[in-house]
Amino acid sequence: MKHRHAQSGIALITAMFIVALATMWIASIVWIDHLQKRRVANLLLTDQAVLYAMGGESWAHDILRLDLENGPTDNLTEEWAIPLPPLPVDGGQIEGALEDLQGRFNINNLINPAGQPNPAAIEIFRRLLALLEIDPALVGHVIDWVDPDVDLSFPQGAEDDVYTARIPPYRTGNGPITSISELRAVEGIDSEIYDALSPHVAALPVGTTININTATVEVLAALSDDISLFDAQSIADGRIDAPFDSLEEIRDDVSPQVIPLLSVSTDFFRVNVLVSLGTVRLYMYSLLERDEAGRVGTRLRSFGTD
Ligand SMILES: [Ca+2]
Ligand SMILES: [Ca+2]
Repeated sequence: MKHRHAQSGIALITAMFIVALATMWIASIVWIDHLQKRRVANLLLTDQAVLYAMGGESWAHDILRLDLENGPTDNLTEEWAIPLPPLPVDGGQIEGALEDLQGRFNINNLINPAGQPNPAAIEIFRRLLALLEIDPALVGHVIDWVDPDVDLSFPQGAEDDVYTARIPPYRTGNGPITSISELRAVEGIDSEIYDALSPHVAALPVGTTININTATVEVLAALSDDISLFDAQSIADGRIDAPFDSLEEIRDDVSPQVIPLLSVSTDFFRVNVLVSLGTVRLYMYSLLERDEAGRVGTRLRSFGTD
């Protein structure tokens, strides 16, 4: 009898052990299944968010096309410059804002289309760095990054020798940049300098102008040694009530070589869209170009999530 009791005791423990194992196994299947469902749900939400973001981009195309019907100039009092308030959509919301990229200094203008340095643009960039309290020696490094040759800029440059000695090694860009984030690779530009510089610079095709109606205060001050930051701030305040219709009003404040680099209108804009759906947050940045006929095209598009 004692032996049978012991046997049934072992059988009971074995059965309980098997039940426990089975329970754990089922629990893990349920958990994996849950994770997979979450993953699929997130993928579906991300797909949906991309569609909403593309809708935001179409909104920007429309607004820029209609804007041209109101006249040839562009300034910060126009409808495109007003951010879209958060718009509720099924399961979340979408936000959007347009930014004039010609309110910034175009890094690619340091070199003209023939591959030669552009002295007037270089002077503007040098003054911009000084205003931002960044070492002006960086001008040479940035010129060498975008110029097609491998000769060092005078007095301070950086070409392949500097970058191939890095770990991991890489080569000088030696051409126009397509994203300002490329500046992070340039000798002497650390994250602090990049953060100070990035709101004031853009990566656009060579030959774009700076729109004095939208230029940042620092970029306005960089147009001439005769424009202080204080002067630039009053220009920026004044253009809200009375935007520039032409370059006449600024002609006496800048050197004649700078005038061809300026405008009161813009071709290149960036639309920033943020879509929040459930747990998904999707950012989309698109570079838009508007031609003289009012046609708007998307030149570059990038996505980010968090
Ligand atoms: Ca306009
Ligand atoms: Ca070079």
